[in-house]
Amino acid sequence: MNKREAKKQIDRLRKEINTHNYHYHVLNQPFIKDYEYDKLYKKLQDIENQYPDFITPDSPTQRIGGQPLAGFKTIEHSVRMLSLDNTYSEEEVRDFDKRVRKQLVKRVVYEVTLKVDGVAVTLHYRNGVFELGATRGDGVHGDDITLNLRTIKSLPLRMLTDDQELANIEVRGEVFLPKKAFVALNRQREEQSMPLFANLRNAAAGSLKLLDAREVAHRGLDIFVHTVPRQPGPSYHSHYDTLLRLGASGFKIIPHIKQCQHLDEVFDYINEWRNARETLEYEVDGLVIKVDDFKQRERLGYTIKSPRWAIAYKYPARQAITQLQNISVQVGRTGRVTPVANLNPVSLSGTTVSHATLHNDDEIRRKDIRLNDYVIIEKGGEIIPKVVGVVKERRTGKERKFIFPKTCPVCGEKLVRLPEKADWRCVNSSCSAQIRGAILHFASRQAMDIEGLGYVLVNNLVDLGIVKSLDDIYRLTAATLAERERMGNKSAENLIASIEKSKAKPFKKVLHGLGIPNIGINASHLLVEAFGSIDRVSKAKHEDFSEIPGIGEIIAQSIIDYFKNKKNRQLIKNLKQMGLCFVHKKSKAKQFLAGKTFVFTGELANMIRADAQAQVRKYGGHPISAVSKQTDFVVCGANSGSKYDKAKKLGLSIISEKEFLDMLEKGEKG
Ligand code: 0OX
Repeated sequence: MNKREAKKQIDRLRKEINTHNYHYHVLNQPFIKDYEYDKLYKKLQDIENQYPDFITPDSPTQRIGGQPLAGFKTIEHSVRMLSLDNTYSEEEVRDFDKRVRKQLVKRVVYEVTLKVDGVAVTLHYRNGVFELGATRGDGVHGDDITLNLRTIKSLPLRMLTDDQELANIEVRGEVFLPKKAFVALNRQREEQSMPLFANLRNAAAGSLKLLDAREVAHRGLDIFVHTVPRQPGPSYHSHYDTLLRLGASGFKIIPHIKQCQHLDEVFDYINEWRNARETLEYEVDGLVIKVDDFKQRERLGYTIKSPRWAIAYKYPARQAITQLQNISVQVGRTGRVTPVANLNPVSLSGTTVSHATLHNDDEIRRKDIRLNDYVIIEKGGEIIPKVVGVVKERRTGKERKFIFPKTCPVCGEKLVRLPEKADWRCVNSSCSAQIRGAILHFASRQAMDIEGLGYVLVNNLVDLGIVKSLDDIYRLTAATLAERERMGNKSAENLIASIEKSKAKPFKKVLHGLGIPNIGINASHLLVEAFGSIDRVSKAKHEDFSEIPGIGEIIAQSIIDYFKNKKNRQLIKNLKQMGLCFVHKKSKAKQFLAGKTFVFTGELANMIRADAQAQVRKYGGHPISAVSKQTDFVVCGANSGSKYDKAKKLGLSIISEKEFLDMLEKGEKG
């Protein structure tokens, strides 16, 4: 065989194998025997071995990568990965429909699909070839998990279509573990005395985060594609049609998908799947209802958290009845004291439950929950189940009222309850429970990601008074650590290295790690982008916060309160001295928009407003909300209202979204 013939054979075999893969893994309808498939595969491998120059990453022989990775690269999402608005109430689905119709006026068609319980991912294709896949992460940045996703056999490495409008598409989906694979995985882990996964979603997420793709390949992960974030091209108007087209192009699209013209049809579909979902091989916790038309989606736009054109209806949680043995109280990192129900273990949706939350003292009284009561527990979306009520008919007279403790179970200090608040709090900032919680939060993956600083060790260090505050982490030495029980020299050195490495974490993570109430990773991101340094954040006034889209009054007050406290200011001073990063390192992007101000108004077609604003900041410009004489550019999307009129009146430079994108492209090229 000469080189040309080899290339031809390789192309033919790949096409044939890809088609068989699709029939087997996506459609579940193989049409050749396994050994025939193996023969084709082997033949392809042989020719590729003879002509290694022809090996390309989209070859079916190249699914599973080589060496384990040291860690995942972070990537920035081109379109923010937002979450879905959730509801358990049919009434709220009706309200959603009303809002949609009010805004659109026109006829609306919904696309309704099952909601599969898994892990959200995004996949990028270039020229029909799978190029990059990432996790949602914080919605703005995710982890590059391309190598792990490639191992999922139902994910096409190359599309089975020449449609140019689909060739460079981004698609989003849900990676999940089928119920059978979950049982098998946990059985295997049990045999190897490894900790079991609590549920299917955790198992899927844990598997996707393995650093060795060869290991991932054994987990049995699967993927459903459910969303195309941008209209692929002018011939695609309906998302439903786009999904069907993707289904015919090699993707495993979300199953049981239906177009509904009326809300009644949506509810019929909800009822149809209420019990039927139990028979499926994967976990379904509800249905997703989305406006089908791409243009209508654009018009509806987004809130800071989720698209306005979609809602998830979740089926009510499954319930079980068991006896309440005892109530203990836990102290969280903010000093909040929460009661926890200790239950007679009971099986609920595949897991054994022995604890449930009781929220607060008022809740216990309102529901009249007594020790020894038989209680109804429920597992919804959240991992920890809750007690929803009492079976009063089963009372025997042996039940006793629970008296909420008056003092902190950890430090003994008197608990306080602020007026109009439901929670009891321990206000002793030296209480070890709070210190422990703060340290664990600081070391967590979304914050400083200090590997090895786990629950048992932190408990021990806090109890011994070695760590009393976040800055004490950076005073630890390998020698101090090696004295701890069960900690060898090597582990101590690794932990010190991990602590040292955390000093390089970006400002956004440090700010989140400080544990300021209400400042999650998203708020940190917005604050860091807007203010650029801790000094500016600490001096910000209410009016400065109100300029930032996505930052409300609660967050502003939280920051202001935090910096009023002298102890907190001293902590930051210490952490600064220790080398932590408190300034936003702007990307190396050329600052070709330096000093220019931009106002965005109307609905953008290709990006959400927060992303457009982030682009402006990236290149040195300032996004602002109000139009004034000083505004350099007003970017107008569809339905621009009074800001457009004002800009026109002031004679400002008004540009379209397309012109804005061209400006970025030209500026980037230089
Ligand atoms: C699912 C699922 C999740 C994504 C962001 C806007 C719409 N878990 O099955 N999300 C979505 O769509 C969202 N659809 C789904 N089917």
